[in-house]
Amino acid sequence: TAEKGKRNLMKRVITYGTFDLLHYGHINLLKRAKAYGDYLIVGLSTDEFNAGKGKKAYFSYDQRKELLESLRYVDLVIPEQTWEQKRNDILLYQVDTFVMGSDWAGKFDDLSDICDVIYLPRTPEISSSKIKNDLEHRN
Ligand code: C2G
Repeated sequence: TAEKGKRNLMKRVITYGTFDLLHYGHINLLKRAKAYGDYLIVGLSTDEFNAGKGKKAYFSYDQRKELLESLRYVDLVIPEQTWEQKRNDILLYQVDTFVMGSDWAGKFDDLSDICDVIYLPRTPEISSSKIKNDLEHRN
């Protein structure tokens, strides 16, 4: 039936990140990423993976996961443990579109043999490190 056909067209999108101190820049990215399909997976950096990125998130993996899972744009959160897992994730979850913010432009073009690779403009002026910095220097 037409309805079944429509379901088979379900487009799946994936993105990755730390998403610490969840802010409107993250929400803006997730909202635009979701618009490329009807199912959005987020590969959420584990605390160990963050250490490898030289990042120490304020919120733990579980706390960051709970926040993301509460968002209307996010359908599934999986752990991001290595840089190399993206290809397997895309194949395993039958992802059609991979989305990242423009600070990553070009970095993941190698995945374009198995999915669409999209880089979206970052939201200016906001970042988790800016929030931390501004709070530290508040009088
Ligand atoms: N982002 C954005 N605008 C901002 C801040 C972040 O669009 N003002 C986007 C980033 O471009 C990224 C996502 O939000 O696509 C998550 O940002 P981070 O948590 O900083 O992700 P990052 O540490 O860059 O990790 O394997 C990929 C890495 O895990 C990405």
